[in-house]
Amino acid sequence: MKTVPRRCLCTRRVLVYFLIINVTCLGLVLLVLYDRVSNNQNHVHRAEFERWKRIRDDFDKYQKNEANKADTMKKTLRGRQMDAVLSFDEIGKTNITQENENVKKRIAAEQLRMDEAVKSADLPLDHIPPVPEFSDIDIVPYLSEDLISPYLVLPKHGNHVLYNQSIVILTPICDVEHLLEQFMNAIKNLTYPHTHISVYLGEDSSSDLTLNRAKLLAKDLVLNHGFRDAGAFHFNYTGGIHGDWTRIHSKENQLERRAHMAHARNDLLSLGMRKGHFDQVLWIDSDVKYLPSDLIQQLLFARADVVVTSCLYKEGRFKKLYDRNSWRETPTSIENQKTLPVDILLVEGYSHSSRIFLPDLKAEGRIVPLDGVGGCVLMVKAECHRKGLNFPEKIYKHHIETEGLAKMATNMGFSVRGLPWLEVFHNF
Ligand SMILES: Nc1nc2c(ncn2[C@@H]2O[C@H](COP(=O)(O)OP(=O)(O)OP(=O)(O)O)[C@@H](O)[C@H]2O)c(=O)[nH]1
Ligand SMILES: *[C@@H]1O[C@H](CO)[C@@H](O)[C@H](O)[C@H]1NC(C)=O
Ligand SMILES: *[C@@H]1O[C@H](CO)[C@@H](O)[C@H](O)[C@H]1NC(C)=O
Ligand SMILES: *[C@@H]1O[C@H](CO)[C@@H](O)[C@H](O)[C@H]1NC(C)=O
Ligand SMILES: *[C@@H]1O[C@H](CO)[C@@H](O)[C@H](O)[C@H]1NC(C)=O
Ligand SMILES: [Mg+2]
Repeated sequence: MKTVPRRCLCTRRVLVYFLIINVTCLGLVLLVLYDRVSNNQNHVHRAEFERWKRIRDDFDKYQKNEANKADTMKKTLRGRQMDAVLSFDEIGKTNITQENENVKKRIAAEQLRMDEAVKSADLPLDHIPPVPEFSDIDIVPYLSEDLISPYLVLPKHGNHVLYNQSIVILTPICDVEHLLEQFMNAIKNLTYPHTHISVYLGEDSSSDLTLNRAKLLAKDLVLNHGFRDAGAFHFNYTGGIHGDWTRIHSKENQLERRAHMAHARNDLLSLGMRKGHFDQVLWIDSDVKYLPSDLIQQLLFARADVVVTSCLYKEGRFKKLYDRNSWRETPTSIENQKTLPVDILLVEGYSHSSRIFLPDLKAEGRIVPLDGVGGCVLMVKAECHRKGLNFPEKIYKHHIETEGLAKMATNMGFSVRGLPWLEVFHNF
């Protein structure tokens, strides 16, 4: 009788041990499983981190470069630069398979557009190319005249209100003695009533006779070509980036170069606004080679606060994109900017773009919304400038100068538009 409860106790103990062993084993199995899963995740996080680190190191390299240029880099110029590049959108992406497929698709589409653009030099396209996801080819296809003309017609009988606006053309100049004659010829060629146009050129930092030549040619505009007023003015400071093409366009020089350009434009703007009460401010760079003669009528037709033309250049048989500052943001480029530290300047033209450049927006029509503008040919309602719109001299929403102006204009509620069908040509 006494042994029964003992046996019973023994069985219970065995059961308890058994249970403990089971729970321990289960725990071990779970631990191993968890470790494998989290190890996998660590892998992904690690890759992610490495990507970030590469980008951060890239920034640090630029900063060091800039610090080394202490003699030219003013203390007020602080900032870091990077491409507005596609590779940047790798951040946050964990599905590499998907990513590779997207890249493959993108390259295939790019190849098709390239083939079509090349062929168009012999036989202009008879269709408008659809707007691409990203602008990735430089060649701008030729289109048949029948396709183009509807996008450039103007009202027959000069719209009284439209063509009765006073225009001030403002052009910053530096070391362009050899280009001024060509520039002035393009200005003289404009068919908008010259009595409604004043022209002011703002010079600084030149080491040639730009100022003297500009003064002579400005006088000629008034005396012999009926312009309302014209003049060339020297600003007594130096700065910016000058010299050969590589120096001007090297990526690490862009912040300094564009900041100085913004300053030069703003000073010229103040001067221009003191010269009279104008309706429109038209910025034209001195290195344009060809302007359509009805340029001003076309720009006024857009009835926008800020409006730009396509700015291209000719290389051999091809028309190519010159101005990479006139663009539309894409969901990708917007996403990229969300994670950017505020002091990063985005610069286009140094790698693939995640944006759409103006000439690629033809399929959208004659007047299209933009998010960035260049200064090649840029018209701004004088009223916007009077309300405070100017060229940011420091990084403003990741941009500066003309692109900064577009961001600022949008922020102030002004319309920013581009005319993809209207083409001006830049020197090369
Ligand atoms: N006042 C002033 N004007 C400048 C300076 N640097 C360039 N410019 C002028 O500003 C306009 C735009 O400068 P560009 O150097 O053509 O700028 P960009 O078209 O972006 O670049 P490029 O590829 O060199 O043509 C031109 O009319 C230049 O002559 C400067 O330091 N001061
Ligand atoms: C990654 O993308 C591929 C291809 O679209 C898809 O088959 C796969 O399921 C995706 N994987 C994950 C984890 O989302
Ligand atoms: C516009 O036209 C009117 C006449 O219709 C004229 O009085 C006025 O001076 C013109 N404005 C400009 C800026 O030329
Ligand atoms: C230009 O500026 C410098 C220094 O800022 C000054 O010494 C010089 O007198 C100025 N020249 C003219 C012509 O104003
Ligand atoms: C002047 O206008 C004509 C006619 O549009 C054009 O053919 C010519 O190339 C223009 N010249 C310049 C320098 O823009
Ligand atoms: Mg230029």
